[in-house]
Amino acid sequence: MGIVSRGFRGRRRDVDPSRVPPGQHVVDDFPVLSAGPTPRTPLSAWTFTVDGAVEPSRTWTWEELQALPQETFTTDIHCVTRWSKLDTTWTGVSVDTLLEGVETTARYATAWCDGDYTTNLPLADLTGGRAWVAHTYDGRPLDPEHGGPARLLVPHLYLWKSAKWVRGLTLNEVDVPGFWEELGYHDRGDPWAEQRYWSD
Ligand SMILES: Nc1nc2c(c(=O)[nH]1)N[C@H]1C(S)=C(S)[C@@H](COP(=O)(O)O)O[C@H]1N2
Ligand SMILES: [Mo]
Repeated sequence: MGIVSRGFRGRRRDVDPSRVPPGQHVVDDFPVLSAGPTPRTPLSAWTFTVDGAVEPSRTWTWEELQALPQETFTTDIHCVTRWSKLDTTWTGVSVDTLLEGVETTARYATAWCDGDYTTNLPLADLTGGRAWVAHTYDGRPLDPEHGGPARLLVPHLYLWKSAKWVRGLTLNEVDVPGFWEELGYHDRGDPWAEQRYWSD
């Protein structure tokens, strides 16, 4: 028996409360949160680029990305609007793979996307096997609404850091606030520390 009462969660199975960050509740569905319309870039025009404080920049086509080592992993995701989803399974390319051999003095990155969305992260949060460019969810191509053809997935931070329709990472020496970070969301967004807003 968990310490969260059955009434609060209705009929869903018991979850281990130690897996749920403070102020979050577990959902079974997969809500869609997008600040704008869903872009539809054909795979033939899709590329992924690492640029900024890296010489030369590198770009992969869709086929080249698929040819890189792929990882399938199961993880929990946490949205700042207070839902968490446990045991989600994804396939994608580790950001470590994309940054292999890159020498840079940059300590930050901005993820950019089709559409105008950006989000900033310390490089340290994108490396060490904790961030992926994911194209498959639950064994199927990622739905456009959830960021297909590919999204960044950084599950140890609030989900606004997991840029949907991601097309590249720009490496920066200085920290440049992204879309939500400029509008008041926390610069880093650690759900376990409840880093929701600037004041947190
Ligand atoms: N490009 C882009 N990425 C985005 C967003 C967005 O509006 N545009 N919303 C962010 C926010 S606030 C959240 S909570 C998650 C939602 O992902 P989901 O729609 O797959 O649940 O995507 C994040 N990535
Ligand atoms: Mo969000």
